[in-house]
Amino acid sequence: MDQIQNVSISDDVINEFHENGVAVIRGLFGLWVDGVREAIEENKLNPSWRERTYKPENKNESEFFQDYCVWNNFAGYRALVMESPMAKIAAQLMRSKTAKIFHDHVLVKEPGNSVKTPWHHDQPYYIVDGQQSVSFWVPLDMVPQERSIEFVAGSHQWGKDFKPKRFDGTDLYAEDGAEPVPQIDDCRDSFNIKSWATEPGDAIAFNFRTLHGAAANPSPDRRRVTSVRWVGDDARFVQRQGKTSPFFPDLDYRDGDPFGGEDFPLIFPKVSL
Ligand SMILES: O=C(O)CCC(=O)C(=O)O
Repeated sequence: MDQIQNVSISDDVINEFHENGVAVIRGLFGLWVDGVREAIEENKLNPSWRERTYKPENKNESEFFQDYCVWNNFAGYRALVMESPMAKIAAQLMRSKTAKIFHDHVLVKEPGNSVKTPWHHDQPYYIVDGQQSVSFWVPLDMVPQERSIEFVAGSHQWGKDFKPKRFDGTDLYAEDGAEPVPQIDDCRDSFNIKSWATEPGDAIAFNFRTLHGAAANPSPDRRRVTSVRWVGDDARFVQRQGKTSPFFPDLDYRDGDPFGGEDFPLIFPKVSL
């Protein structure tokens, strides 16, 4: 266990994460892949109330399963969050003393699923704000570059909040001052777009403000992913003008309160009781 917790990442990766808002991490999560795969099957049979699956109109087409905030409901997800070096690496990447889990988002594009994840960034969807944030996009299948998630490098530093929309294109809520996401696919050469082929065990780490989108899955293979999201020392609650995603209807907080509570435990450093 100590060996696992002693894993750390290089300054080059940390610097790249800060400069681009995204960096790839190779091979550190291999030990947790089978557990997460099992958790996905259990989760599909026992979805939470937050599940949001895109079921195509064409009944012959496969679905895009999504669920949220389930990391503590299934052993395989819990192990990735609590036992892998992810929390420590999250703190290193965020240059934070601490890492709290915000939530996880499970995204399974079954073979042949035609849903493209539209360009967006995550920050305006959330009840938490701060500069120190990181999501780990963890693939449980081999994903070639042409079917992978892609990012606009540097967009986390544009100082913008883009309008949050659901993946089906409908508005989540109107955020004051938020502008629509630029039409990135119409002029891809104007942006510094980064993507990587990934293997199970890898992760792509990105800031909540980094614009990203992902291909559909026209292949005969599944594209199973869990995206695990962390916040650092500067995290604060933020009030939004509508239903956030994920939604926390029972949380009572004031704008600017330090972020925390039993739903969002501190995972790094480990506190012994
Ligand atoms: O995997 C995808 O299709 C999109 C992932 C995503 O948007 C995220 O992890 O924030």
